[in-house]
Amino acid sequence: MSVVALGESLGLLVASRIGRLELVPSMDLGFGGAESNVAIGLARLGTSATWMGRIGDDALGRLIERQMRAEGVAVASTRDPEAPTALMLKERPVAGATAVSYYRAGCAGSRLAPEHLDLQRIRDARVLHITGITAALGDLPRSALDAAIDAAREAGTLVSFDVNHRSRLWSPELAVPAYRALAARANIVFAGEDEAELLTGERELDAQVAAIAALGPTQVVVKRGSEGATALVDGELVEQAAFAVQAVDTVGAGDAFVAGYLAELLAGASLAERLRTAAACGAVACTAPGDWEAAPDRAAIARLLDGGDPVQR
Ligand code: ADP
Ligand code: KDG
Repeated sequence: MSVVALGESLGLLVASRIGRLELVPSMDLGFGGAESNVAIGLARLGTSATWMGRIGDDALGRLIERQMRAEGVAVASTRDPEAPTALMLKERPVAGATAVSYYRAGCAGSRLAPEHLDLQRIRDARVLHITGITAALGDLPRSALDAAIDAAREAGTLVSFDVNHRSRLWSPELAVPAYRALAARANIVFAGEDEAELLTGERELDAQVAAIAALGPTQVVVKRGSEGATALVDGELVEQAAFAVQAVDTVGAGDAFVAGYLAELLAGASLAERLRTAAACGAVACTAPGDWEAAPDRAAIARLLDGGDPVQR
């Protein structure tokens, strides 16, 4: 009953205060990565999760492995002796906004190749989770994705694909055909509203989910921020409202949402339950800073659903 999340994790430096990055006196060190965020989200919900990726033989790589293990995620990464772990900087130019810069070209994650994958783990898993970020990193990671999907499909492992378009990594002209090819080989596709439009060229939500489903996946979920989510699963269209929270940092909400959805899928829950837990996870993830730090455990979800006293004693 496990999920393998495959993709690059990278060091993350966050500006300690609002303002121009060149004037910020200090940065806080952590790490991010959409796929490892999902793995951590799953582990917090009690679902067995493995993170697979490539890191450098350096302090950032060790930080990532340590933190992931501390969160109860199994680590199936390989170390690249010749390339560093990638890094991203997060600045806060004005209150409530963040801007990210990547330092990942040529780094270990971009050198992920098919031979670095533990294909048996993928075959043994219930779900392989991937994102479009890996496809953006280059031909080699893209071929690793293909090999991982081949192994999953042969073994009956479900393929979960979150588009996660990163416009700083590649152009829509290159990205869209790659996303459509990945979506066509996935069982479950997650997309944001903009991404659904990018992928399909459709303006209306109903047309977007139908067009994505027409590519092949039986489960299509569009994440719509504070508007909630819309899913088309086996022909059934379901809306899920967002839970009202005081959002302080929405980065990582989508990954927590995916973790909630997949955890409930593996638990055999209905579509309505999957979406409800997913939306609860996305909402809680917004309530504190960090790409994965605020992903909820079951108790945090229960507190949100109870709408209980925000003061806990
Ligand atoms: P992504 O991070 O992939 O862009 P979204 O921002 O759409 O994804 O967030 C994923 C999910 O998290 C949403 O579908 C929603 O259920 C929940 N969510 C996101 N932002 C909020 C918010 N401000 N308030 C409540 N729930 C939210
Ligand atoms: O979804 C959050 C991720 O975007 C973040 O943790 C880092 O993977 C990342 C990226 O490429 O932006």
